[in-house]
Amino acid sequence: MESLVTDSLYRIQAVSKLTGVPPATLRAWERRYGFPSPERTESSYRLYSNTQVRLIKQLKALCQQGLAPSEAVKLLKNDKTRDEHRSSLEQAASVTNHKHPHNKSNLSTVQSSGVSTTSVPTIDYEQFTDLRNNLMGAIHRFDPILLEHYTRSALLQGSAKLIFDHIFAPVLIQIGQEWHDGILSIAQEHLATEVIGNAIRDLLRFVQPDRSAKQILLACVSGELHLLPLYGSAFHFIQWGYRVTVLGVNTPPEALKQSVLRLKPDAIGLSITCPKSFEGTREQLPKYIQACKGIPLIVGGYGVAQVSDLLENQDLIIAYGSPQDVKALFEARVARGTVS
Ligand code: B12
Repeated sequence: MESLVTDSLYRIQAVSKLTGVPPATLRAWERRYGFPSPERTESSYRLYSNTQVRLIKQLKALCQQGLAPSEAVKLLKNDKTRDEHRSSLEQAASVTNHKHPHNKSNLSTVQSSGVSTTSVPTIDYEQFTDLRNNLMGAIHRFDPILLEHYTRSALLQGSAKLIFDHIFAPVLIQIGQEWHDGILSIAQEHLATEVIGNAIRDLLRFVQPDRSAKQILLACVSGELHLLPLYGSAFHFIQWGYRVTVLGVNTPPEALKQSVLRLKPDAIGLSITCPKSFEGTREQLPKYIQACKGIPLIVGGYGVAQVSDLLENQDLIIAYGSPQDVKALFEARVARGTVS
């Protein structure tokens, strides 16, 4: 679960300020659950990394959502084990045809540094290694026909969710890493996400339940252009029996409000990956919450940790942790229905 960015180290008081968790609670969690377990200076001061700060925020949020600290810790530790498992599998798979001397990427690390609801692998990852390699190869070659060809092959590999979780999502994350490392150009990244994005959109159409299913309205916050993570979340909701209506990127609170009034969804999902300005998102969050009119709201995405302090005391679900746990929290909230 370690981040790729060089971790800064914080003393306990700083962590307390950043997370709103008192130092005594941080020490108690460490004593009782061994989590998080900071490094120590020579004079025995605790030093927490960025990753640990993020995990503490998640732990706090889970506790506020009703989980006992011991359960919340278990959940976060499970995520870590799963990520390490995925890491070793993915490293073995090495998702590229080309040997890049600068490619430090580790799919699971990048994936896990966001708030992910990707499911526990129950299938053999290795079986998709060639396909992912081929997709990355076509992207490196900037060959649209080959890319289309392998993207179509991917569509034949199994259920929509399996294809998304085990082929498209890891490739998208690899693309992000290689773009970040200067290996892929913006043009290569755009072409790849266009072709893969179209396939994902098609997949979604095919797997939607019928009109009798509950409906969830999905949108990205203002200034948010990352649509594919929102689509990724849609596969979870479909698997949980929901019909998804996707409003898409860059949805202002007013547009959400109008859609809610018109469509009367059973639930609403908001996605935050890396919007134009997190400050802007923070300012608008109360308006989004109001726009939901008491209908169950779930907020997720790689960037949600950046605004989690504003979400924590609200009647909404923050999508931290494993899909099973998020599902349980979400269903419990949906069962309460609309609240005035
Ligand atoms: C494609 C892409 C783009 C495309 C988006 C195209 C599209 N139609 O989506 C474009 C070119 C627009 C883009 C732009 C930018 N991007 Co970009 N992008 C990506 C990339 C490569 C893939 C995104 C993706 O589809 N991921 C796959 C899914 C599966 O990821 P996921 O987040 O894990 O999604 C799951 C969960 O988050 C969760 N989830 C998500 N939403 C929700 C909602 C709910 C309700 C729930 C329950 C769950 C949930 O479920 C999903 C499925 O399991 C990522 C790399 C990456 N690591 O993701 C970078 C990445 C997200 N981008 C990044 C950046 C920096 C940018 C830009 C700022 C670049 C720039 N300088 O302009 C802009 C910002 C634009 C904006 N204002 O939004 C960074 C973000 C870094 C950070 N720490 O915040 C990343 C991580 C790349 C990197 N490695 O640096 N990007």
